[in-house]
Amino acid sequence: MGVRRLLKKGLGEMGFNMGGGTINWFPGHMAAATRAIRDRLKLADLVIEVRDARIPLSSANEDLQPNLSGKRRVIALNKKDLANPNIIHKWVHYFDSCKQDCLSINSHSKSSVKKLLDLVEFKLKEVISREPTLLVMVVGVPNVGKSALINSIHQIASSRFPVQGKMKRATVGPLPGVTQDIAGYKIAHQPSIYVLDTPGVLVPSIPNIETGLKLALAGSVKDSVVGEERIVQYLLAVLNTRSTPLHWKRLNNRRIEGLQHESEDKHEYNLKDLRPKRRKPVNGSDVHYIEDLVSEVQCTLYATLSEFNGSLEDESDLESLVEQQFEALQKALKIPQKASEARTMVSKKLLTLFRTGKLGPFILDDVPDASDSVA
Ligand SMILES: Nc1nc2c(ncn2[C@@H]2O[C@H](COP(=O)(O)OP(=O)(O)OP(=O)(O)O)[C@@H](O)[C@H]2O)c(=O)[nH]1
Ligand SMILES: [Mg+2]
Repeated sequence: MGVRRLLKKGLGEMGFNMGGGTINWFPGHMAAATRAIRDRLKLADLVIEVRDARIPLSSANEDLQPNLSGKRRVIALNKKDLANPNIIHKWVHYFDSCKQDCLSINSHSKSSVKKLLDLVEFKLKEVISREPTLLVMVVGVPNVGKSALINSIHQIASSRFPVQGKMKRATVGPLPGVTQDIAGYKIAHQPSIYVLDTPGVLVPSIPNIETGLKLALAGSVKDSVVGEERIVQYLLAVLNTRSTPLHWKRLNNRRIEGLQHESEDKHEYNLKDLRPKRRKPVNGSDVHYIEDLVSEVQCTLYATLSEFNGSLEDESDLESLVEQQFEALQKALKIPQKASEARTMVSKKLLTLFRTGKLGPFILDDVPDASDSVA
C-alpha cells in the first residue's frame, strides 16, 4: 500500500485495528446528560470548552458544537504538560485563525489557570457590569480535566472571595465518567459568579474509528469499551509510523552514560557536585522502577523498529511489526509466556506509561490546513 493510500485510510482504520466487534461508545446516561447540558447552556454567559491538548480536534464533542459556537466561548486545551510543547502553539495559532479564543493550560498549575481566568474575566467584562448573577459552564468529553480545572478555579477564587465553612470540591478521578451530575460552585460575589461542572459527554456515534481510538488512548472512553489491546495496537502503529522509537536510542544512551558516570563518581572523584542536584524522590524505589520500565519499553521498541526490514507503509508489514513488539515487550517486561492475560498486561503497562507522559509528550491530531478552518 502506498503512503497516500495509507494516509487516506488512516491508522485507525487498518485491518488489525478493526477486530474485536462493534464498539458502543455511548453509555446510556450520556443522552440524558447531553440534554441537561444543552438546557443549561441556554442560560450560560460563557462556556469554557475543555479539550485534551493531545487531541485538540478529536476531543471536540461535535454534536454540542452548534450550541457552543453561538456563545461566548473559550477553548481550554488542557493537559498541556502531556502535549508536545513544540507543536501546541501551532494549535493555539490555528484556533486564533478561526477567531476562536483558545489557551493551552495545565489544570494543576495555578499560574496557568490564572491566565484562563483573566481571559474569562475579560470576555465577561461587559456582562459583569450589568448582571447581578453570572453563569460560566465547563463542558467537554469525559476525563479531559473539567472537574480538576473547576477545583483550581475555585481555589484561586476563594483567595479573593473567602468562602464560609468548608469549600466544596468537585470529585476528580483518573477514569472517565467520574462526574455524573451538573453541580455549581460559587466563585465570586457582587456580581455572583457560578461555575458549573458537567458530566463528560461523547457523541452517540463516533463516525471515524481513528477519532475513537484517539479518545480511547487519551482516556476519554473506558478501556473495556475498545479493549486495551486494540488501543495499544493503535498506539504502536502511531509510534512506528512517526519513527518515535528511533529517537529513544539517544535518550537511553544518555541514561546509560549517566549511570556509568555516577558509578565512577562514587569511586574516585567528586564530580557529582558539579552536576545539578536532583530532587530527592519521595519514594526512591518507585521512581527507579518506573525509570527502568520506561527504559525497557523504549529500548525494546527501538530494537524491534530498527531491525524491521518491512515497509511501514504496508499494512500487513506494520501489523507484523506490532505483533513482534507485543511479544518482545512481554519478554522484556518479564510477563510469563503462558499468562493468558499477557497481552492485556503488556497493554495496560503501555497505556499507563503513555497516559502519564512517561513515553514523552504527544499530539495525536494534525493541525488542519489554514483553508480548512472549523474550530
Ligand atoms: N497531567 C495532567 N493531568 C490532569 C490535568 N487536568 C486533570 N488531570 C487529570 O485527569 C484526570 C481526569 O480529571 P477530571 O477532572 O476528573 O476529568 P473530568 O473532565 O472532570 O472527567 P469526567 O467527570 O469523567 O467527565 C484526573 O486524573 C486528573 O488528575 C492536567 O492538566 N494535566
Ligand atoms: Mg468531572
